[in-house]
Amino acid sequence: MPQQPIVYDAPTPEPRAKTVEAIQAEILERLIYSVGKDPIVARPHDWLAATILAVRDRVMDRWMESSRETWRTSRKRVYYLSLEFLIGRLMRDAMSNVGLMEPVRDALKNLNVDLGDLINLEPDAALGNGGLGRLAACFLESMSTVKIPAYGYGIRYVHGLFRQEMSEGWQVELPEEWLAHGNPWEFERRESAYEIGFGGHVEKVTDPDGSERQEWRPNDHVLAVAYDTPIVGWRGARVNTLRLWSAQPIDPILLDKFNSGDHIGALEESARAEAITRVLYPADSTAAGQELRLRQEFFFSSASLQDIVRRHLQQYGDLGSLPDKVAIQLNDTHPAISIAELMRILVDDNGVKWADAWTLTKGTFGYTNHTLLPEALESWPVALLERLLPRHMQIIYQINADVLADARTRAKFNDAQIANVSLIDEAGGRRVRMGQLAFVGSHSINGVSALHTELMKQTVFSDLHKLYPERINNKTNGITPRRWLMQCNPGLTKLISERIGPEFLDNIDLLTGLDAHADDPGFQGQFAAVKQANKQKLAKLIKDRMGITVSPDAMFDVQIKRIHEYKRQLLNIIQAVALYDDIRAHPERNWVPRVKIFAGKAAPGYWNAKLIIKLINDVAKVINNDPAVRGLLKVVFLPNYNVSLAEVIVPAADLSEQISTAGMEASGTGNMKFMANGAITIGTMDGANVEMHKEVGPDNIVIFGLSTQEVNEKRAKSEVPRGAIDASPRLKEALDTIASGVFSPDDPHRYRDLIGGIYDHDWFMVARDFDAYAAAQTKVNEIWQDKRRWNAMAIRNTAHVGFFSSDRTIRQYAEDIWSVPA
Ligand code: T68
Repeated sequence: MPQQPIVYDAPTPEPRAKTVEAIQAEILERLIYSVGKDPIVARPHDWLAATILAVRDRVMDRWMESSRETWRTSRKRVYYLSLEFLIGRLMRDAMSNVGLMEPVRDALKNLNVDLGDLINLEPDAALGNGGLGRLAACFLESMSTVKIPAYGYGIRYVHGLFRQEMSEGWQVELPEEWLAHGNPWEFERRESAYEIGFGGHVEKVTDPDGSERQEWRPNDHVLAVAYDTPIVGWRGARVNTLRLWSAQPIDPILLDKFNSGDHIGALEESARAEAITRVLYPADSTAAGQELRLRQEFFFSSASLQDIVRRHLQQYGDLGSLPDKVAIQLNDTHPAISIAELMRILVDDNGVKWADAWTLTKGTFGYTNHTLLPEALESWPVALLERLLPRHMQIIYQINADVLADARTRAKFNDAQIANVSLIDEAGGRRVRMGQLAFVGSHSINGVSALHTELMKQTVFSDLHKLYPERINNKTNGITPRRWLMQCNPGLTKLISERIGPEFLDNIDLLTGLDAHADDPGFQGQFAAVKQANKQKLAKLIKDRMGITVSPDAMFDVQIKRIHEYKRQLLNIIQAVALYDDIRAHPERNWVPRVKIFAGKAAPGYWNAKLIIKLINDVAKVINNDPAVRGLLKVVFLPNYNVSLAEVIVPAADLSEQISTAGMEASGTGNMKFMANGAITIGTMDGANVEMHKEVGPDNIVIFGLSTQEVNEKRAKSEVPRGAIDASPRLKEALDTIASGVFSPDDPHRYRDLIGGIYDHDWFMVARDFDAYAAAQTKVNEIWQDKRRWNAMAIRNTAHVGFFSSDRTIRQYAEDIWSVPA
């Protein structure tokens, strides 16, 4: 029966005051009574914990009110299922969104504590690899901002993405310990714990009324325990919940074993359970393919669905209204097993008829695809699924039978098309394709940029698109302007407010008001001064961390993102080598001083990516120590790229490198962050660059290189890049310099194979795009030398970033996919 919470109108304490005095008193109180430290001996981490608790207290009332309101109004809830949430630090975000920055700063100052120091002490919650995880974090903030009742569901990894250190220019991975000092943001909810089954067998059971059904009898169980973190929207509009699951053993210790003297064996179950949520898989753009990964996926899918169904039944008492009251968005295929799990819950546990259950399931799920790279498309061996999730495998077979019947009879598909849409890949040893499962089980399948969505229709999902032509739609990514403009660039935010008024803080589209000031020399000067100050901050960070001196007067040319061949850091560094050769050959020319800044992590098993990091460091060592180019060229690789580092680098960038091989970057979101902060983009017609080009206009972005179609043609012809290399003496010289060991005298052959790949096939079109890229860089130099033109372009980039706010993206999801008013 539907159950209404009884405490609706019970009087609650007054919300905490936001005055300096009240905050100061509470920080002290928290320090003493919650952290248990005498202020005289309290250490920075103690002050941080006390401050977070005081801030957290000031979002509690909004949090509870948000959830009460959803119950009261029976509004539909959105559930965002994601194996990754790359949230970074939370304190500044929360303080800024509820207007607490200044009072907390003053309160701490009275206590002799510097807020800035505390902010920098908070560990990054790095529960994600890159763009996909960061998008989920931006979406959470935007869903709160546009007042959608929403939950993020994911995994509370004990170790987030590894810490990257450099050892002689090589990446070394170290464990990341974000929970080392505890996590004052989260609430453990022992009462929200669910049993998650694995393995076992399926039994046919006959109910008292004579009906038959399947029942899964797992032989292995773990407990999923919820940890909740409040996510505050802009101006505290709404506070939603990020619910992360932690795996724990059902029996913490096997006493039988312990008593018989097997002390280690007694803890085995505990270790096995906890392994599920111990560490984030550090690969992006490749499917992990291991059993533990599948366990993670099912673990968090099942826990989330049990929680969703419980909440729905508690409020509405029946599952027939599921699609009216629940929207579940699958962030890539990682949670796609949820589709089979919901079918199991409906059919096996709740007696819903198969066809009705299928309608409810499709009505509830939406699926977002983030990549077309074949190596990143998930599939699981049938044998593994049969062993780990036997009932789900049966359900998948049944779904597949229905889909294939539909394809044959209604759509008259031929055998090749049937093979394409089948959930089972029969080619390489029978595997379940999770993309196909996610597609058929959802009413909406979206790509993350206009180009990517078109390519989805033409490539991976072409036949499924023919079968269900109304399902694929586009939702171009976005970023939250709170974190990526207002918080990370307070100087620019203040300047914009002074010039066009503060209303843009609440309506980002009003930034277009800057257009009118783009050519105003006074405003240009102020805009450039803010950039200069941000560059000084970054220059100091580079000096402190790397011991490298860079001039803030040089152009800061930045490429920060995961290291991947398709993102082409290699193209960038080869161009740096060519530039280095040019400067030495023609020192008399009027060179534009540049600092090439790189940062990014490589998947631990991705050899070429790690080699590219080493190459960047090897090249940096030579260039930075060569007096011939002093003051004209520097190369910096900043280790341990993460959200917090991005928040310093992005506002300081002059040039944003978005140079992926066309057709390969689904969207990109870093590109949008740079745009917001007035950097000029050099980029290919790929992902969301295409839409940035449209929004900002062709005069305010530097585009180069092959189009997606041209890339495809060259690949189809298996054309070797010899011609391109022979035609470009600068490229040839740069390649030969690298391959011959000039940058790696200790191991002259280190880069032979890497460069050999360019000569042999050049899958990523480094050689064939080189001249166009170099020419585009020359154009960038010309613009830089015309300061007024540069500044006008930079201002126009900020002015036209409105479309790339994740508030816009979320409103479109809400309207087109979730049917929730925003
Ligand atoms: C990224 N994908 C896209 N994947 O590469 C990027 N993959 O273009 C896009 O802007 C972004 O998603 C948001 O849509 C990823 O980040 C992963 O991180 C990933 C993680 C695990 C397995 C596979």
